[in-house]
This record gives sequence, C-alpha cells and structure tokens, in this order.
Amino acid sequence: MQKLLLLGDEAIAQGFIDAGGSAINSYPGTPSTQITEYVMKSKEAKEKGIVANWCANEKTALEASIGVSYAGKRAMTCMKHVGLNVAGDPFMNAAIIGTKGVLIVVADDPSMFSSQDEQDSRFYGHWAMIPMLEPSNQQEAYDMVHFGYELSETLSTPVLYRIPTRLAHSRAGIVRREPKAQNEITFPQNPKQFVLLPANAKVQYRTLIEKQAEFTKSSEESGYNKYIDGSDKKLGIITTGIAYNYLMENFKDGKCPHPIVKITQYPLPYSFLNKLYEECDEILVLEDGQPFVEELIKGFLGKGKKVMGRLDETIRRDGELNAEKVAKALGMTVKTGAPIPAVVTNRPPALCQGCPHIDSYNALNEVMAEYKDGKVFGDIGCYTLGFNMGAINTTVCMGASITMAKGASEVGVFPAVAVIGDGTFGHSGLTGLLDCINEKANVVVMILDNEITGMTGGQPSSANNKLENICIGLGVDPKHIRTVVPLKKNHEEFVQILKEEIAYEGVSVIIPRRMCLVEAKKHLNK
Ligand SMILES: Cc1ncc(C[n+]2csc(CCOP(=O)(O)OP(=O)(O)O)c2C)c(N)n1
Ligand code: SF4
Repeated sequence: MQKLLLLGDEAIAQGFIDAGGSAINSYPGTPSTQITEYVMKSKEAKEKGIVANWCANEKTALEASIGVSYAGKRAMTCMKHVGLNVAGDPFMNAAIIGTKGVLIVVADDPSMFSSQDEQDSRFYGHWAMIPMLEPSNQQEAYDMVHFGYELSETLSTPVLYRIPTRLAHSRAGIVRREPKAQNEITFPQNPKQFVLLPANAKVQYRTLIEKQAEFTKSSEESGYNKYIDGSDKKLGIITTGIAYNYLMENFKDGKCPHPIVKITQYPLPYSFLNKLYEECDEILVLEDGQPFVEELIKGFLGKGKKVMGRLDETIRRDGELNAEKVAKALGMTVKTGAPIPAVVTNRPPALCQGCPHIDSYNALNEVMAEYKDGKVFGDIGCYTLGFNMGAINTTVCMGASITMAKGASEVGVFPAVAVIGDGTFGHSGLTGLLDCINEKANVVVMILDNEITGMTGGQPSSANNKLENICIGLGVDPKHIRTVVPLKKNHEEFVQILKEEIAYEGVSVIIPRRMCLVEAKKHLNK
C-alpha cells in the first residue's frame, strides 16, 4: 500500500478518508486544526463527496456528528481540549444515546503552548464512560481511526480519540490501508434511542453501565494494549499514548529491561495492570498529561507497593512529558543537547505590524486613560495580545468578555468595555449579548472584525458579513451600533465614537472593521 509522510493530525485525517468517513464537522483550535484542514484540501475527499465543515463552535459541530450518526454514517468532530468544555453537553449525552460511528478527536496541549489551561480530556471520557483511544505514534494514529469506527459501530458508542500536541504536530511515515466505502443511510432500529426523555434515558444509562464490561474486554483483547515483558522486575512501567515513545527513546537498542504495560485504549486493561503490580516491586506511570491513569490505578491495585508518577512529582506534575523527563525518572544519565542559539530562543508573541487590532487598542487606551476605574474585559484571539499593550484586564475563555463586562457593570464598574473578535463573537458571544440586552446592561461591546478567525490560521468566521444584522436581531438599538475602519488616519473619529458610546447608558456595539493583514496578503497573492 501507499506510504505517506504525515503529521499526526494528517494521519488521523487520512484515516478518516480511508475508513469510509462521511462528514467531518469541527471547530478550529491548536493543535487539532490540521485534521479538518487536511480533509478540506483533499481532492480524494472531494471526489468521495465527504462533507467537511467549520462550525460555529464545538457544541454545534458535535451535534452535527450526532446527526450524521443518526443517519447511520461515519462522523468525526475535532477540537482542542478546551473545546470539549463547550461541547460537554452533547458529549455526555452522545454517550447515553450510544451514537455509533462517531469519533470525537480532542487534541490536548500539555505545557500550554497555545492554550489557557492544561486539562486532560481522558477525564471526560472516563466520566462519560465511553472507550478512548490514545495512539502512541503516527501509524497508530492512522490505524486507530479504522479501529475506532469498528469499535464504535460494534459496541454502539461514541469514541473519544485523544492526542497531545507533540503527536499532532510531528511527522512520520504511515502505510495506508485499502480504502473503505461509506455506509449507506440507515436509521436507528430503536425509535427511542435518540429521544432522551427521562424514561428512555434511564434505560439507556443502564445499558451504558452494562456495556462497560464489553468495553474493558475490548481493551484487553484488541491488541492495542500490550504487556511487554522485561527481566528487571524491580520496576514495572505503565505508558499511555506517546509516553511509550519517550520511554523507548532512552533505549537505543529498542529493549527496555523493565516490564511495560503499553496503554493506547481505555477503559484500562485491568488484567495487564494487575499482572504488572503482582510481578514488580515498584510501579512508574508515564503519561503526557495529568495523572489520569495514576489516580485510577491507586483505587484498584493492592496497597503497599510504591506507585510513582506525577502525583508524587517523580515527574513534575505540570508540563509536557519528554524523553529527558522519563530518563530522569528512571535514574538514567540525562543527555542534554546543544544550547539553543539566541536567534531561536523563545520570544513573546506579538501582534503583526500593521494589525488592525493595534489601531483599535490605541484608540481604546487613549479613552480608558480618562477613567480611573474603568475596565476592559478581553477575550480569546489574536487581540488577547492587547494585554502587552496594557489594553485589556481579563481573558478567561471564549465568549467571557461580554458576560464578564455585563456582570461587572451590574455591580457598579464603569465603564465596562468588552473586546471580542468576530470569530469568537460567532462562537459564544451572541448569547452573552442577548443577556446584556435583556438586562439593559450598561456596556460597550467592541467586536473587532478582521473578517477571519486569525489566531487559528484564517478559517472563516461564522458571523462574517452578518454582525450588524445579528446585533440588531438581538435587540441592540441600531443608533448604537457604530462601525469604524481602524487606521491611524481615523484615530480621532474612533476616539470620539468610543467616548459617545461610553456616555450612552445602555448596550452599545462598536465594530472596528479591517481585514487581518495575513489574510489580506493571501487575497493579494490569489
Ligand atoms: C473553546 C475554544 N475553542 C477554540 C479555541 C481556539 N481559538 C483561540 S482564539 C480563536 C478564535 C479567534 O478568532 P477571532 O475571535 O476572530 O479573533 P482573531 O484571532 O481573528 O483576532 C480560537 C478558535 C479556544 N481557545 N477555545
Ligand atoms: S494574524 Fe491577523 S489578526 Fe492576528 S495579529 Fe496578525 S494581522 Fe493581526
């Protein structure tokens, strides 16, 4: 079969195309974005009529996949870890429904390379009681998509497919399989399955509980989890996902002297873990993420033997795992590479020169300087970097700018200004603005419209060309929806608009509109 050199993200995307996937509905977020982009750009996917969409947010994306599953076809939804918080409602309920043919790919970001937290999605999968896959390399990333769909369809369950940044964004060769045809449309045999009325849901929750034994059986028998024997039983090692690679990097001959339980499928393969615990004096758990397995095994393994990992900080609890940290935990000599030359050392991220957000912040900073107690509630996007210009006071999660400004204004903060991008407004700003209207909050909402989702690489923004109409539809007085082109030459006009709208007691929306420069360059080169 054909060999390809692919990123982990791309291997998953190619796996989706080859495994008979019918629709991928996602929301962008590093490090997951390249999966959906690959399918969107694939000629083969187009020829096969595969649907590939960027949705308004992770919740709408996952719900679309549940709809695809209702039609009996194979669906994928990709997101970054914090996206799973947004999709939490359909995620938990998809588990109870037992949606077949759905892979939910969540890319976690240990070390927070481009995220506001380090949460480990495996806790969600465990909570929802569904099987999870966590490939250790790119070939497995490809193969496990095929396996994940078989598992999902055989056991009637969605599958959480977890990858960390390093796997998503590193490249290796993969061997493709024979492509599979898409499923025909078939509807659920049980007409109650997708109707989560309490009477139906109670029965299905029971079914989900009863399916746990089958899920575990698959984890022990599928071949994706392995017990690899070793002669030195002073230590037994548990690896999860990519941690297996980090461990093996320390043994150039490919032979680790200690027994290993290699985990890439959950629920945990309890019989392998018991065997390891019985045979070895001490246990070391290696995971790229939070101490998920370590916490679980403490509950069921016998007491007495030492279990080391992130909980006792044998490996530092925060941050990405790597081969060096593993070597240290094993008591091996750590080889450090050549020092990083100054030209590539870390530099703080900054807005591009000429970015429209800079002009918006220049105007905002000038006006806010006149108000001692005024606050600016920021949001998530390129414009978060306005913090470095002293322009924003908060950034919490997507959509929180408008709602936080509302909350603060209602207890007396004045002026309360929200700054949100057009992409983020479409993702989760609209409902907050509706709250503002309903409560007649005294807020100024600046929707920085650069006509694109800039931070994640220029995906379309769901509210593009619709911002004014959306605001009017939600109930903002059209007289207080103001637009301005954020350019140096319009600075005074911008300042004036801000002053007028701060003086207005009610909900104002200001839309500074100028295309992201990176996007504008793409248009010029077309
Ligand atoms: C829940 C969640 N999903 C996805 C992301 C990834 N992400 C970061 S910023 C952003 C959107 C930014 O677009 P926009 O608001 O238009 O601002 P711009 O970057 O264009 O200035 C996204 C999707 C995230 N941080 N949180
Ligand atoms: S990518 Fe676009 S929006 Fe982001 S900083 Fe650069 S010019 Fe500004």
